Amino acid sequence: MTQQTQWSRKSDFKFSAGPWNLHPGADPFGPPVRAERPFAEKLRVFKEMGFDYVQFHDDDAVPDEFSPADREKRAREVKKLLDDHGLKAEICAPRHWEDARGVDGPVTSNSASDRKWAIERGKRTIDVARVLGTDKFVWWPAREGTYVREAKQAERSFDYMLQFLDTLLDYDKNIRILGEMKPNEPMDLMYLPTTGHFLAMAYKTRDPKRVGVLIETAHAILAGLDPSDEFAYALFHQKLWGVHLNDQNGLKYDQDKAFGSVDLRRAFNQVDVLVRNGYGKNGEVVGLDVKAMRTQPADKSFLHLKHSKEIFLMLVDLATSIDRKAWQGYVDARDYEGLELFIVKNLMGK
Ligand code: GLO
Ligand code: MG
Repeated sequence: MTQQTQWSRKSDFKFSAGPWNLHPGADPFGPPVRAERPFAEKLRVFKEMGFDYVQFHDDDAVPDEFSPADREKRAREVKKLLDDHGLKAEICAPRHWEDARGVDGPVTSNSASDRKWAIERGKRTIDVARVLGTDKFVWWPAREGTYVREAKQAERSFDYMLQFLDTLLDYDKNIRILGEMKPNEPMDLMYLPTTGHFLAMAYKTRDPKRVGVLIETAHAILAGLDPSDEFAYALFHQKLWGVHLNDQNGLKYDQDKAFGSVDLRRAFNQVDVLVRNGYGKNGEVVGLDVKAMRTQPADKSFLHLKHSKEIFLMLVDLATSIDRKAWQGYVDARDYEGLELFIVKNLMGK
C-alpha cells in the first residue's frame, strides 16, 4: 500500500459508526439528558445519513443476559436487522471494561480467574462477529494498565497480552485482530499506549499477518502524536485496517468531538494520507467515534456524525483537487513558510 498505490476516490470511502455514538448524553457528572433510541431506530438514522457499516461491541449485539445457547439465535436476529436496513457489521469488540471481572484488567489482571474470563469474553466476541459477518475483532484494552505502577509487573502484563492475542488467533483462523491503542483514560497509564507499541507486539504473535491496528484520532493526540503520521506508519506496515476519526481539544479527557471541528489542518492531513494510500480500496472503512455534545437537543443529536462525514468528504475534495505541482514547488524550493500559507489558503478556500 505504501508505494505505487492508486489514490482513493470519493466513492471508495464507506462510513461506519457505533450504536454508542447515538447516546443519551450521560457523563461522569450527570445523568442522561435525552431518551435512548431503540437499536433499530439507530440503524435507520445511520442509513439515512449514508453510512454503510455498523461497529459493535459483543453486547451491543448480544447483551450479557443471553445464555450461550441463545447467543447465536440473537446474533442472527441482529444480522437480519442489519440486512433489512442495508447495513453491514464492520467490527466487533469485547466489552471488557464494564463487568466486575474487568475491574483490574481483565487481560492483565492479577487474578487468574479474571484473566480466564477475559479470554472467554474474547471468544464470545468472535462467535458474535462470525454471525454478524465480520472478520475484524477490535481490541481496545480499556483497563489494561494501572492506577499505580507498583500494582502489576509490566513485563508479565505484556506476556498476558501476547497470550490473549495468540489464544484468539488460534480460536478462529479467519479472525483478524485490530489493536486500538490509547495512552490513558480510564487508566492513568495504559500498557502498549500507542500504535507503534502494538505493532511491535503484533510481530511477536503466532500469526502477525492477522494482527493490525485501528487508529483513533483522539487517542493519538492524547499520546502527543500526530494522527496522520500514526496512520502513515500503520499504512507503511500495511496494517491500517480501521480508523476512528474524531477530534480533540488538547490533552484532556477523551472528547470524541466531530471530525475536523478543532483542527481542520490536522484533519486534512489525516484525509490526505488516506487518499494518497488508497484507503478504502481493500474494504477498509472510515469509522467515526464521535459523541454529541451533552447540550444538543434530542432531535439534533445525530448531527455530530452527519457533520463529521460531511467534513471528511469536503477534505477528500480538497485532497484530490489541491494543486500538487504548486505544493511540490514549495517543497523543492525548501520554502516551508510558503508551503504553510499555501495549505492554510487552501483550507480557507482562497
Ligand atoms: C474509547 C474507545 C472506544 C472504542 C470502542 C470500540 O476511548 O475509543 O470507544 O473505540 O470500544 O473498540
Ligand atoms: Mg474508538
